[in-house]
Amino acid sequence: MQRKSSDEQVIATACSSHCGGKCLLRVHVRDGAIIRIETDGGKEPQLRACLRCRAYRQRIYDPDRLKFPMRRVGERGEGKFERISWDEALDTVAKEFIRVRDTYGPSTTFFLGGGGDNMQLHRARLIEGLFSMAGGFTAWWGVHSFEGGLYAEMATYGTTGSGSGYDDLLNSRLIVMWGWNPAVTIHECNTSWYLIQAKESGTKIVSIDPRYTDSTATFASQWIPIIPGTDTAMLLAMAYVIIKENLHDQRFLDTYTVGFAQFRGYVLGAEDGLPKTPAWAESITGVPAEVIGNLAREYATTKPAALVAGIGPGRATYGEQYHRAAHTLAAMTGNIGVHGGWASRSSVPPNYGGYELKLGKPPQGPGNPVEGGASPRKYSLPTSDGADSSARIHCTKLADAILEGKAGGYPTDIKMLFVMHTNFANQFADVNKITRALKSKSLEFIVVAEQLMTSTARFADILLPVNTFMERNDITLGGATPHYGYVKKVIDPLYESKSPLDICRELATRLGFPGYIDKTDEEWVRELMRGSDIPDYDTFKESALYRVSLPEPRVAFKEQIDDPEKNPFPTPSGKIEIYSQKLADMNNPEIPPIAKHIPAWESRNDPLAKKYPLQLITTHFKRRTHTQFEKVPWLRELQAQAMLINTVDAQARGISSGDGVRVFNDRGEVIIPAEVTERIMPGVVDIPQGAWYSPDERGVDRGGCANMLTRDEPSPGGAFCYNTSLVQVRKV
Ligand SMILES: Nc1nc2c(c(=O)[nH]1)N[C@H]1C(S)=C(S)[C@@H](COP(=O)(O)OP(=O)(O)OC[C@H]3O[C@@H](n4cnc5c(=O)[nH]c(N)nc54)[C@H](O)[C@@H]3O)O[C@H]1N2
Ligand SMILES: Nc1nc2c(c(=O)[nH]1)N[C@H]1C(S)=C(S)[C@@H](COP(=O)(O)OP(=O)(O)OC[C@H]3O[C@@H](n4cnc5c(=O)[nH]c(N)nc54)[C@H](O)[C@@H]3O)O[C@H]1N2
Ligand SMILES: [Mo]
Repeated sequence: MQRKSSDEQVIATACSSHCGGKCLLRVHVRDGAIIRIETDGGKEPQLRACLRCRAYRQRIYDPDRLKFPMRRVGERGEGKFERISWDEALDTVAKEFIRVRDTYGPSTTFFLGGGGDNMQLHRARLIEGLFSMAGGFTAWWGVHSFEGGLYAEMATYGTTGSGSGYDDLLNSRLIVMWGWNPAVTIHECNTSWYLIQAKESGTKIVSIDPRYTDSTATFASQWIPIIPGTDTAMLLAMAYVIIKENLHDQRFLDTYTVGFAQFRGYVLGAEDGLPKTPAWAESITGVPAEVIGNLAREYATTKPAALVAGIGPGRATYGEQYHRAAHTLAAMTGNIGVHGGWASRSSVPPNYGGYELKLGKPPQGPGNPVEGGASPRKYSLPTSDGADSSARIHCTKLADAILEGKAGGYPTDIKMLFVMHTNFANQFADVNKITRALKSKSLEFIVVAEQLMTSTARFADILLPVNTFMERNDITLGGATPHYGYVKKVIDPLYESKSPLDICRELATRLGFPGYIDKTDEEWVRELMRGSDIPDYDTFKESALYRVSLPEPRVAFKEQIDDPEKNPFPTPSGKIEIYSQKLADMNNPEIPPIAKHIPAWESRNDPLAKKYPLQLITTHFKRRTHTQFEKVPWLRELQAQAMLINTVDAQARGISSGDGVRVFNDRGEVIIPAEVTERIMPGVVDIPQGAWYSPDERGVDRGGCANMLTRDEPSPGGAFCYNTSLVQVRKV
């Protein structure tokens, strides 16, 4: 801690916001209040915070923060509450948990915790551990961000640890940003820094995206617009050109992979009589055959080259196939396990490439008894312990599971819902259906732990006010610039808000497990750090940052490629599986053993396109992280929530920029201003995801919430389909 003047301190801390930046903050505090937030000004690579964290002060001091525990007094969802004490709130939650468990069985409590917590201590797992001790609960499955990617990685590589460091992009001679916009989404704070250096050193960067993004404008020298959901077809046509022109790396394929022959047969048309030529792909993707051919040649002959498969295109129907096809191209060109290549998706997990950021263990519960003995799900490729349990419910199907229960084929009848770290009534697909489910009488009790009166919080029976990461101690782990961040308590918790750890401790006592959380958060942080490589805890705490210096950028699968005899891939064959026997054994044409183009539902070719001719994508927005930061005044000044629409589509509908438009399909309707632009291709509209659902008296959303329009159906491998919806647009 640095003293500026007698009464002002500058406290270093790390950010743990959901965007995944994990940046360094320097917070100025006077009289116990935050007066200013700066960021890293030290040596490169700096961990510089983005606009959102610099504006975090207005989020902490938002006058609408939830201040006290509350109990619902009106109808569910009406938003009428009365103040109660913490004792009454937590007594009620514990009593209801026990009542529901003893009356209906433990599986009827569903726990929904955020998947995006970038912290190690105050996270949803605490409650999961507690509920496991207390008899169990039903858990969710499915990672919104990249479940399609995870599925594909398990099939191809046998592990999801397939990410390299973004600093390794400096070794690439060609970078293909495939549906990737890191200038906005960050996801590890130095991504843009490495990309701009790569560009300045002469590396060619190509962007394939239905939108001309900020990243395209800043880093790329070529923009290839593509019809959403058709990326696999373009990748297959690239493979066709590479095979036909004999540009593939046969030695690499022979040494490290299985199944290229089957893939080759499919691509050339031997399997189905349909060669996957660039002309074939042009008719599907809208990308000229010549452009596809040229990119294929460039990718196969410029070595090394990084095809970074962004996770946005994978958040779509058959998103698994897109990721599998990207892996296959990387293998065909020998770009796996080498510096400057790239094996997999964007979004780097903190532990990868043979290096691990070590940490002690946070409070642990036992395995979840509800999952004990449950068989694996039919088409699962397990990514972690228990994640493939058939006792779990895919996030996207939560509303149906509540409404239909066992009678509808779901594993349980949900009676109690415990929600923390997520605003799911805004962020999961088909908000109208979720709203119906939350009002359902069969759902007897809902607890929500939140900071604000979100769309989800409005449905709570008991509402618990949670503090922010500046009001408690925690640890975050950085991946691209490997580091430990100390997420420090900078101010005391505001109002009566409590940390997730404190809430869990007090609930644990009430459920009969007083020893579960036996330390303060600072003591737990110390415990976590004992298991790390950090030599000096106090210095780390003071600076909030411990950088791990590695001798060279990390490259996934380098060991496997350098010495395949000693280091087989963790797949059944020990090799990269272009063809997966495991998938073949599933005998499901929607999960084929090789990457295939499967026409998606709600594509331009769906008969529904007559009624709803525009494809909706729902991208991640600069001034928000999902629904977070939406109410921050400084950030709202930056950019309006608006629907991007191409000039051609706008003119056909008499729409000008700033006009209010109705965007609708059979699931719902949003009224939102239009932004008419050439930066999105014709036939596609974009509503940035995360705006707050604000229904009018007719149930039409006036807030611009994209999930009024998305479909609550996962892809067969589990990918979320947020970028697969057809809509119509009309001027209001
Ligand atoms: N500012 C900000 N940053 C964030 C977040 C946020 O909400 N706001 N969220 C964080 C989280 S949790 C995640 S998971 C990541 C998400 O990060 P991403 O998934 O990478 O972000 P998106 O903007 O959804 O998608 C990236 C790009 O894919 C393009 N795209 C969409 N559909 C298609 C398609 O079919 N084909 C192709 N080729 N491109 C397509 C979009 O136009 C977009 O430019 O971002 C993280 N960072
Ligand atoms: N249409 C569409 N929908 C999408 C996406 C998309 O691309 N398109 N992206 C999806 C993706 S990738 C993701 S990751 C999800 C994100 O979905 P969510 O995780 O539901 O989204 P957030 O808005 O980040 O919600 C987090 C909530 O937790 C609260 N919170 C913050 N800190 C704490 C805390 O310490 N304790 C508790 N209890 N609460 C806290 C915040 O106030 C906020 O309301 O959205 C998905 N939804
Ligand atoms: Mo995400």
